Amino acid sequence: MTITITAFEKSPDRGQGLARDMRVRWALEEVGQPYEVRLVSFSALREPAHRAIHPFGQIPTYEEDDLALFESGAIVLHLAQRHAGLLPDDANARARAIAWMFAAVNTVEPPILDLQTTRILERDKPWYEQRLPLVQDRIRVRLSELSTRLGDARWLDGSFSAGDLMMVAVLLRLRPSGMLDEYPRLSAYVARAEERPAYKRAFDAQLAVFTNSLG
Ligand SMILES: N[C@@H](CCC(=O)N[C@@H](CS)C(=O)NCC(=O)O)C(=O)O
Repeated sequence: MTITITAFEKSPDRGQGLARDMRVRWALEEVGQPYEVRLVSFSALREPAHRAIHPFGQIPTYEEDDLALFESGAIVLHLAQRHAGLLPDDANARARAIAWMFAAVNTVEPPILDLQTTRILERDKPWYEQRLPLVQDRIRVRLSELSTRLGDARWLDGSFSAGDLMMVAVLLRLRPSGMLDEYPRLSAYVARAEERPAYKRAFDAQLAVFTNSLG
């Protein structure tokens, strides 16, 4: 079985690990599966060959034998269900870990993406200065709720799971804004995840794409 994922040929984040192939790389490292990476340019994303795998013309995608998947959350869930290491054995704990995966992409990530959209695409609008704090406050509501639930625990629900992997991947997108620093428990939670050897291997691999392309 050969696993191939797609990633940006030229990473817009310059290898900070914020592109969504990072979640998939990290999950693959956690479950110990080797993988290959097909780098795609922005124009190739729009080509029929790529759209056949990803209807929205984005990265990451995942190919394994005759299975092709898109959506980082679905890919991580597929890996977590097929291989040991990212979901608990107990059925209820497993369901809760999957709930955290959905919470990451469906509840916590949207306001964070909204901030990125605001900063990048709406900066020149006359209402930008009014809108920015509203967007930031919506993020703070979620961070505060998440921090309260995490409390002093190491992970969201027992052992590290795919739920933590997705949540940390989403929270990392906030780092450039400095907002994560307002929540010491969440900052420590993210730092704990970044210490995982699987995270470091995945980070180094995605960074190498960028640093190698400079040479
Ligand atoms: N919900 C999707 C989002 C995928 C996504 O937004 N990918 C970005 C890179 S992180 C992308 O390909 N952007 C280029 C584009 O949309 O043209 C997922 O989680 O996989």
